[in-house]
Amino acid sequence: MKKHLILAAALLTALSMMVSAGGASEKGAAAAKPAVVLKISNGINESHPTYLACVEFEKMVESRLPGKYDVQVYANAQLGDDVRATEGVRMGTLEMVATSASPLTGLVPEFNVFDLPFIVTSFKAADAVYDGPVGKKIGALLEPKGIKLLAYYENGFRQLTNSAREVKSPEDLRGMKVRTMQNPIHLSAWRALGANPTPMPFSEVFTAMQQKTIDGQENPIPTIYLSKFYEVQKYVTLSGHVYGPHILLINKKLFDSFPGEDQKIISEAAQASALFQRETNRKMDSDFVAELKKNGMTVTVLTPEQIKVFQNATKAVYDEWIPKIGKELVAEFQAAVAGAK
Ligand code: TK8
Repeated sequence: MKKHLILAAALLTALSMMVSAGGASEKGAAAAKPAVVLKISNGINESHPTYLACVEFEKMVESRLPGKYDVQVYANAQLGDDVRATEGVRMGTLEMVATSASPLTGLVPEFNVFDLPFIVTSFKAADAVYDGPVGKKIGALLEPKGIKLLAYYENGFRQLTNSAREVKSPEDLRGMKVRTMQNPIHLSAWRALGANPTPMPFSEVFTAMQQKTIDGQENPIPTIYLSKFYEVQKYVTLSGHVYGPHILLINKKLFDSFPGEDQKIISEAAQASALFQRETNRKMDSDFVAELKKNGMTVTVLTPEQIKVFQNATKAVYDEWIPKIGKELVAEFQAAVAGAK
């Protein structure tokens, strides 16, 4: 029985190969073109809103442009971590990536504006930046580097976790080994706070915490919960020290080669998936604090006064980085934040 099935399957494959080969030679140029493969790299797992939104993007593109594009979403840095995958998109060896902006500031220093501690004050403020002229301006700076920004997803407000002790003030951080993203502002800020920061790709963080080569890390609540960091971390402080975007990027040359109507549909699908992503992420951000507690974590909520202490301790970072980012851009960014209702 099994043998028959295998034989039948082999016959079918052979038959379909003959049909498609015949089709190509007979119909020549009129034959249907194979779908353009768009692989999207994700650093986190399949349950994260960023991955879920990429799947929404896939569904929209494939239903509105049937047979023309084959979107494939990959999780867990299978196609490389944020830095490597983005490099791939720049070089054209990978089509798309959904990445944190922070590790890319070597490419476009202006993206560092997001990394200034406490500069984004609410989700609404983030939207005002994303969907207003500042977001557009910063996104466009990727184009000379060969990358097109399709949409702003969000990673969110970053919170500190660690396995050593409860953190309520910078003093509690003394000597603590904290993993950071590969970003110079994050490194300076954690040094200014008295910690011992170590940059490393996200895919290595869980194991490093498990093996205690680092004491802690910082990421938004959805990532902390969905990556099961509660299995290796005891304390979470709701510090919200930095708000980070996730950005959906595509190789620019490839995008420019698509027909205008397709570009429009792809851009619309990206923006629609971004709205879904932000909504899902924000819901998880509030829902999962309770889940972290249920899983044994001590959740520390800081008072506004306690937050002020962290804020003051990282002020020097502004003095150092505003000239490098551009005074005007920082002011524009801050105005968008202040104007968010
Ligand atoms: C996942 C990263 C992650 C980021 C980090 O690819 O590295 O800590 O917050 O979300 O983008």
